[in-house]
Amino acid sequence: MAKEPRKLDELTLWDDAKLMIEKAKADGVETVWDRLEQQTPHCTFCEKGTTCNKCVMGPCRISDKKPRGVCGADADLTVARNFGRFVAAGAASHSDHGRDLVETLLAVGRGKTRDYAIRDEEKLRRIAAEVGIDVDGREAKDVARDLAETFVQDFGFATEGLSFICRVPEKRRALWKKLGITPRGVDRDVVEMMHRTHMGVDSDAVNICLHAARVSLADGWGGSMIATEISDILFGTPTPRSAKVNLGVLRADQVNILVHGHSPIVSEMILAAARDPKMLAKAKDAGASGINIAGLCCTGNELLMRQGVPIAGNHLMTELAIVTGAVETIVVDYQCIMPSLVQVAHCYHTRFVSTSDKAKFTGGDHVEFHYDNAREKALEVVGEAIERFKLRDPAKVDIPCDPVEITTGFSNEAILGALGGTPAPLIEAIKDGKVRGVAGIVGCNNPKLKHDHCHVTLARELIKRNVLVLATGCATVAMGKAGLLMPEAASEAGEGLAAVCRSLGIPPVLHVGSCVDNARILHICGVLANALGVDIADLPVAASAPEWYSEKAAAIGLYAVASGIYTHLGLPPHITGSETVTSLALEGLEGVVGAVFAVEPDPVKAADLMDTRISIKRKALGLSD
Ligand code: XCC
Ligand code: SF4
Repeated sequence: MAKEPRKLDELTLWDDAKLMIEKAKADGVETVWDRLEQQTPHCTFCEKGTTCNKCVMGPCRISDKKPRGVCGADADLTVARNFGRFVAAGAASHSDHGRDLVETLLAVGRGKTRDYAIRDEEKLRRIAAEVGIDVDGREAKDVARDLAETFVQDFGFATEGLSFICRVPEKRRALWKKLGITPRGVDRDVVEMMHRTHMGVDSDAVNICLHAARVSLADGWGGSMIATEISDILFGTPTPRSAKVNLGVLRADQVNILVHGHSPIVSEMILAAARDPKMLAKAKDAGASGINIAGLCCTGNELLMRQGVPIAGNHLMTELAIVTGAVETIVVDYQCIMPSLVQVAHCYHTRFVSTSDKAKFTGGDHVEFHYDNAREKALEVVGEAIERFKLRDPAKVDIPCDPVEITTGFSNEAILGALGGTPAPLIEAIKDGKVRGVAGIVGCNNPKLKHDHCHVTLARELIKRNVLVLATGCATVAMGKAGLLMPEAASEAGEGLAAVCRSLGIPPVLHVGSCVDNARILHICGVLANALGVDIADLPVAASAPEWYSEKAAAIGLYAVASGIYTHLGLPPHITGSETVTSLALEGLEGVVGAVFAVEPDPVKAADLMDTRISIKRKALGLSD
């Protein structure tokens, strides 16, 4: 039976989105919500994770009536194999992004690029020393080369283990060792998952799930952490600054270029090209008052954190940003770029430009960026965008709403800086209960859920209960639009948290970066645990990905849990066809890694769950609640 299409109010929280969904309809543009409707109801086997397509004896669908595939795999094994590959794909994505940064750092160290350089030499030296590289009296270039070469090892298998294992509290490391889930090498662990899930290899659901945990840890404490740290070294460690968010950041009088994807390698170059005086002069000649770069999704977060570049929207806003009719060019690298953007761009004067050899888009233009040509290619792309400005049809332009003010840039260095250089004041605030705990709200949007509603409601509920919130990825845009990334939002926080925010001049929700920057949250949890002499699982912390959709988000959720952080998800992964895997995720993991997943679509109930968890951990630490 066909369901009634959802009303506009049920699709999204925001006016800018609603107006653009209506404009899309009027302009004949199909959106993600239209296609979701076409695709629903979904295949129930796929929803439960009980289809297998891993060999040509199949495909097989496991059910009560037909409980085993042709090879004999049951529902538990089928779900575990599917989930294992799902997590491996997510870990691979973050980590391959990290690899691009390692290659760029290596090129800098070897003097093979003039386009990239070390922007934060202090951090370069600090990180290099942390992973055991001799830094004294050496040139930055040489340190960069050695650091990159060390990280190359993290990807392989002839290693002593990941460089950043040194950040993991002792107890956690011992636990991983006992369980046999210490991550060894990023590529090794991902490849091994592909191997294990081939027909006739690992045929024990729990064993596969444990390896999935190891793969995710190789992402969190490996690929993602490396991506974050090198990005800071090459492009600068973020410091607090103000910026703006929503579709209102687009400018009717300027050339608008959107950057979308994940790695700062391309977006930083586009930004630099847009600030080039020759380009600005060219834009003036074309009748524009300037060149406006605006971010989408995680590369937007990267530019936002480090440069205060405005961010136009999150995952579900990417199509709608083009629907404004005000975008000359959208430049993408990889991940979360809906292939539909090419068609949406074709409905307007917008040029779609892909830049990575690993992510081409049929129907789009491809301008390949490498570390030795990036500056030149960026100038080419920006120059062409200026030409496009002349083709803009003012009758098709509608930029809804005024932008909302936000503060951003809370790297761990900045957070510690705000605290006076040590975590002690935060620990004191936690001990005396002013800040009852810390929660990360991270991740995507999913058109199955009302856009940004869960993010915002959950954050409001948590800060009310004196829980400091850290936001990354697409959650950031939701927080920003709701006004929660401003110090004034302290008025929505509980008394204790509000007082702390006021005394430090910070918002109750801190923007800590993109999705790979969830590694910053892992790191700071490690720092807090070490300062208290406990395990991460003992801390009054929790995480949530209330509107997640991607394989990457599954990897993030799992590395959080495997690191000892209780993690809420707004939607279940496709595992419900296996009781073994589902109960492991929701209960069993507690006794294994000291944390579990909770699945709860209602954000208020989710806040209750996270709050309860924080209370339990406070009591166990002997803190009043
Ligand atoms: Fe993608 Fe990172 Fe999710 Fe946003 S939050 S939809 S993964 S861009 Ni990472
Ligand atoms: Fe079917 Fe087994 Fe092949 Fe999967 S691996 S398709 S369950 S025969």
